[in-house]
Amino acid sequence: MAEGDPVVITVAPTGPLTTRKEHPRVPLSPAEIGAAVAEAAEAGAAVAHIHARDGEGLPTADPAVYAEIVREIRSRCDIVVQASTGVGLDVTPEARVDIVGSGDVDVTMATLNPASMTFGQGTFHNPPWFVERLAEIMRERGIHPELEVYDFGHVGLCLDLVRRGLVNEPLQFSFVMGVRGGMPGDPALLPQLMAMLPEGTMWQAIGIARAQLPLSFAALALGGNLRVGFEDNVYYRRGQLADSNAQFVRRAVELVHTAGREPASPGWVRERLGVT
Ligand code: KMH
Ligand code: ZN
Repeated sequence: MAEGDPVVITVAPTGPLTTRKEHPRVPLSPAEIGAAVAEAAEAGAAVAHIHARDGEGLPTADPAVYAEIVREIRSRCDIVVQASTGVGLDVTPEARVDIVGSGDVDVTMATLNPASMTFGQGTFHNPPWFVERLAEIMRERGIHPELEVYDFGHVGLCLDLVRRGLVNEPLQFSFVMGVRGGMPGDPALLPQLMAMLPEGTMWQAIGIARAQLPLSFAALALGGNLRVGFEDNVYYRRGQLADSNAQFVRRAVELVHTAGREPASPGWVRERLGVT
C-alpha cells in the first residue's frame, strides 16, 4: 500500500462454520446477508466477502444461492462483492468451480486458496488442478482473485501462478492467521510475510478468533488492510458477543482514524484493482 492510501475494510459476515449456536444473529439467508452487508457498508466496509448457506444453514456452492446473495447486496449498496470459493470443508472442489464457472454469479472478486491443508479438525481440499482451473476462469471473466494464504509456502504457490500468467497484477493477498493447520495468529510473522511479496502488493490480515484485534493493530501499523466479521470472530471483547457485523466495522473505522488514515470507498478499491 502506498503511503497515504486509504485502508480497505472487508466484512466477512457469515463464513462456513459460524452457526446460530456461536452467534444467534449470524446472517445465513440471502436477505439476511444482504441486510448485514448493507449495514456494514454504511459503517465503512468497502468489500464484502460472502459465503452461501443452504436451507439447513450448511455451506453450499450453489451458484443460484450466491447469485441471490449478490442481488440482495446490490439492491442495497455498491460495496465490492467477493465470493468465497473456499465454501466449506465438505463441499467438493468440483462443485466449487461452478461459483465462478457457471457465469451466473456476477462478482468483482473471488477467493483463490492455493493449497490443501489440515483445517481445524478437517481437510481443506485445494488440489493443483482446481487452483489452476479457478485461476483460469477468473482471469477469463475478469474476476479479481483474493489470494488467501494460510502459511509461508502458500505465498510461493501464488507467486508461481503469477509467473505462469494465471494470475495478473495488481495482487491482493490475505494472510489468514490462527487456523489450526496454518500459521499462528502472531503479529510478529507479518513483516516476514510482507517481505515475500512483490513491491506494491496489497494485503490484509485475517486474524481468527482472539487473533483478530491484535492483527488489525499490526496490519494498520505495517500498511495492510483489515478484515472483520462473524466468519473470523464473534466476540467483540472477551466473553461479550458482538452486536452485529457492523459493530466490528465501526471499530475498524475507529482504528483507521486513530492511525490517522481514512477507510477506502468501494470506488477506490475498484480503481486500485482495475475492475468494474
Ligand atoms: N471455507 C474455509 C475452509 C474462503 O473463503 O475462500 C476457508 C475459507 C476460505 O472460508
Ligand atoms: Zn471465507
